[in-house]
Amino acid sequence: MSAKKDLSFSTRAIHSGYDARDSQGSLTPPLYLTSTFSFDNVEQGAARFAGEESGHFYSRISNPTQELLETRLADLEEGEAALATASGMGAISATLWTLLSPGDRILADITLYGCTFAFFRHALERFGIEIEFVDCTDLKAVSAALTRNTRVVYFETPVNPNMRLTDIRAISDLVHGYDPEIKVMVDSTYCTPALQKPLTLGADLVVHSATKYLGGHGDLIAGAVIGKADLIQRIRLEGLKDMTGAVISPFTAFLVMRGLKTLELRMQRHSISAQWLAEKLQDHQAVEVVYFPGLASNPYHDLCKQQMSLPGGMIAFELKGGYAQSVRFMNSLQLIKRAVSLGDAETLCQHPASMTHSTYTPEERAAHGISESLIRLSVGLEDAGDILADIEQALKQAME
Ligand code: 4LM
Repeated sequence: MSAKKDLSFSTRAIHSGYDARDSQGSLTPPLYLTSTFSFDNVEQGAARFAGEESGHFYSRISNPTQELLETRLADLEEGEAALATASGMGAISATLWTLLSPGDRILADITLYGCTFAFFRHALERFGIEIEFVDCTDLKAVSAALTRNTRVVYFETPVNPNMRLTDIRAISDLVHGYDPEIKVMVDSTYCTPALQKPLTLGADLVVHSATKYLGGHGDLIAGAVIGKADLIQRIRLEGLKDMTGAVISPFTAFLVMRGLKTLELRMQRHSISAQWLAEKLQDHQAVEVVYFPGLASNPYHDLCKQQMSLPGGMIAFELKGGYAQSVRFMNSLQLIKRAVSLGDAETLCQHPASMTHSTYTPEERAAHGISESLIRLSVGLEDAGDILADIEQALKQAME
């Protein structure tokens, strides 16, 4: 049975795009570990290269295992097509190299994952593309920054690392009202389509680090971009094939599909545990502030309820006393791992200023709203009581 649109999300995450009868009844889709594909004759090879005949010809462009993952991701995001890539950075860079030329301009939110910021600031600018960092939570600021050469408006929601939320529908309406050709590109890594579907809210492209919740087990690096079929095909043939070569391996695609089978289940558990822990943290005497959109006191709480089905598994917070206490807290953790990345079964804790966001200078971090003492927690799938016990003992040590 290949999944149909009227089936629910978790059913499609397991079945979409695959009919076991095409593969000798194999329950699990086959893994095509091949770099190339043979042709019946020269004419057929030429027709495939020319795009006149469908079919695979080289795994840097497409492969049946990659294709099944892409079909499934497009279905889950409610987009026409998807391109799976070697990493989240591969998806972001392949897309932007395809869309932008010297003299074009991109508006990006003031706070971005560190390597995305580095790509914009250090790579795109070097090749003659104008960047303006603008607070995407402020529609007036976005409106004022739009110009005739703007090609892309780019933001994460929730933002890595400080959990600001941007209103996807409001910004898409605003940008497309100014110029329907401008691409609104949303990094939805923190949510996955289990919690948020930017394309249904008016965005043109959604990107993911599939390394995180989509894969879900901390055992792979992958990415994806989803959108209109003609645009995804351009990104495949330009950004992926000729400009980055950031192709996902079929084996990694296979593992991401294994992760997708439990995506909705995992996202629910991550969210429920994170909500409970955020409330406990908020009430703790050692904690100065908790950034989590599931908290009623959070400024993005209403927007979270509007565009996300659950608040997700990421929490950021600051301790009373600041940097020294933050470091003591992180160094005192025992069960929780000190590690970058997120969305794994294991709870991970890291210090953005010295790790994921060390690509910003201290001055840039100050200007872009990334506090030096911020702590980031990716709430895992362990028992929430065990996670809390580790946090409480580490908070006690941090305050001694
Ligand atoms: C991290 N993040 O935060 P690859 N978009 C977002 C991300 O958080 C990341 C990427 C793209 C972290 C990695 C060390 C919102 C990565 C880039 O790492 O290239 O799959 O994704 O801890």
